Amino acid sequence: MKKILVTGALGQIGSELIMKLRDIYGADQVIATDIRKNEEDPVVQSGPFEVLDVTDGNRMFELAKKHGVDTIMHLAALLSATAEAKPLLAWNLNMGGLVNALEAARELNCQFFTPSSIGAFGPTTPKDNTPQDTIQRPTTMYGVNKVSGELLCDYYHQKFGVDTRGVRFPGLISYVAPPGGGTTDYAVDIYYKAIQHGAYTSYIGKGTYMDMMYMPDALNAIVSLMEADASKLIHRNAFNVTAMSIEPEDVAAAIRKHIPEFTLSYEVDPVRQAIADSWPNSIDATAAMQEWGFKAEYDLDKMTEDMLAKLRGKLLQQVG
Ligand code: AKB
Repeated sequence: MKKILVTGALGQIGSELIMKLRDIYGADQVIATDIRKNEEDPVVQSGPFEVLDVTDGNRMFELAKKHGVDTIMHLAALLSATAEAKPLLAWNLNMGGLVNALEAARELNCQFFTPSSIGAFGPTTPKDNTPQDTIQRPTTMYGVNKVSGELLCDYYHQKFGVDTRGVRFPGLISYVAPPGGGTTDYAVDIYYKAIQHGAYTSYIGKGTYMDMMYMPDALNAIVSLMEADASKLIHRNAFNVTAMSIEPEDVAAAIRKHIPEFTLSYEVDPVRQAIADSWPNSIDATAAMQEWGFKAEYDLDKMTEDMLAKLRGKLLQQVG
């Protein structure tokens, strides 16, 4: 039975991953950690929780040791737009946190997961159907962190034998916890505004394609990769995974199937647009499919139907 420590547990991925892991492995088997504690949060209420600043390597090691974990899932990180606004903080937090988590995994012989991102690619990467192994010369601090992180995870595997695994996530869409500071966040905001106002002003321009995935598929990908037979993994770290390549008009058209009067306008943010323009239009997930059976269940229409229904319920509850 796995015993897992998760960092960044109150973030967009962590909030849902913790609940899924507790369902699968048992509530006490999953130690949630985050830099802040919110007593009301289901993550805090449903099992062990510890306050942890990931830049504090000693505390991370002590917590992992105290709870006797055999797996570390390191999620705490600044996303692309925030990292671009605060590059030094991003370097210190994203790289400092990662190396502390890898060190704890090395010393305690833990299996290890951390997400990379489509942000690990740059303007010289092939833009369409981006291969698993290709040019990676990102021009953002977030991208520099992600490529360095991919290499560091490979290094810890090759040099120290740590069982490191990871995926390159596209934009993740979910209704539970909002993302913060990402470039792909428009694809989440648009659903909130469609329900609340019937209209959305996008900071990402018309015709800007990026890969996206619905959160249930992202969570299944993490669990499948961590459970996969190690002997079948050629890449280990940073598998391309995706469910759809979409632009704002595609999301609007999918929303209009449920809210016909929905309108989309644009006020492009040059910083986030430049980040998006440096990323691929679509990535190729064949290696993930072949090496550990990755499969996404949700396309844009199926995701939109579920997202609107779940979000309506959530927003109604908040009002009531
Ligand atoms: C971001 O937009 O920064 C993230 C990502 C694609 O890594 N959602």
